[in-house]
Amino acid sequence: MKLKFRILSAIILTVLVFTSLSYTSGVVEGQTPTSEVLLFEGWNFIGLPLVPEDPSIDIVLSEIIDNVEAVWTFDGYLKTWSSYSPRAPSDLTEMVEDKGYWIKMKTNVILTIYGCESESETLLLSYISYLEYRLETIMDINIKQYYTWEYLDVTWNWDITPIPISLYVDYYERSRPIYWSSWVDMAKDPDDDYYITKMIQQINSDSIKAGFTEIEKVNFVISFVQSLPYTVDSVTTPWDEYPRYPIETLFDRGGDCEDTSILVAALLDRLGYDVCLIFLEDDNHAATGISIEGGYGTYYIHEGVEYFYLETTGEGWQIGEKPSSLISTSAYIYPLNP
Ligand SMILES: [Ca+2]
Ligand SMILES: [Ca+2]
Ligand SMILES: [Ca+2]
Repeated sequence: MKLKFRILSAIILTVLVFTSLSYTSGVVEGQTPTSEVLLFEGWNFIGLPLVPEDPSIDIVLSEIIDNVEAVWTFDGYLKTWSSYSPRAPSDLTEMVEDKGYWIKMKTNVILTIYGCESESETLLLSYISYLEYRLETIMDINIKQYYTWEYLDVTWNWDITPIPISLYVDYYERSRPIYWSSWVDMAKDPDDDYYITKMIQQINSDSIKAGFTEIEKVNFVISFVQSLPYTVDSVTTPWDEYPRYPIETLFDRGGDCEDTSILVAALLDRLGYDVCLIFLEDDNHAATGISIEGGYGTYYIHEGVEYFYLETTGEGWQIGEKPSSLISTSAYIYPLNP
């Protein structure tokens, strides 16, 4: 009973002290990690923050042994207490992590523990480094896309130069512009030049083989982009309006009007044409425009240049064909190279 009373009063005392207990850890490469436990005069309840190098209690407490009066611990499984007193016969011989100890001090001291991280911490750290490794591997993956569509009664099959996931993620993480005029910067973004150039080589070689005229080449490009599925921003992204960079539209295999218009503008710009982005406010619709010799159909004049309308959504629209469902009578024109 006397022991129980002592322990009980110690609990009350040390719960107060415990709230001000603090642990600090330090790890220097090549050295045994250490961790400090603050001990106050009287009873303290502690757990070891590291797995001690040598769990022998004389070793764990060796640096502060002159200030230790007693250590007690309770074995929840055996329902027994064991205790330690310096230089006296003791049944408590070891201190291990994952266990609580009552320790009575003659004065305030700092106990330094020499050891290693506990197993659960080591497991967590190794899991984190495993995930980091996985992420690096995933980022290195290149995705090859295959496209099939019809143009002038021919089935065209393209496999485009594989796009690394890291490039896609780089674009995906960019903030989206709020002004329509900024779509020009998206169409002209330099980070995709390598991939856009590869597509241009494909377009040029197919056009030469097929003997396309300049106008047919432009229609060829828009027929490819028109073949990508139309996807609604608010369905495919968390946003109502979400302009995509050209790589994103290729990678996502589709988009809505401003996405496909930005892609068409990027391709035709790289092919050397004078192009613009067109925004029809009353229809909330975007399109691309091209200044080209022999162009026909609907066009907009901007600073003396005739930009022929290119519809980039739906299928079968050719240069100068503006869907009659569109009601806008004026348009915002944003040349890529003003
Ligand atoms: Ca570019
Ligand atoms: Ca949109
Ligand atoms: Ca969009």
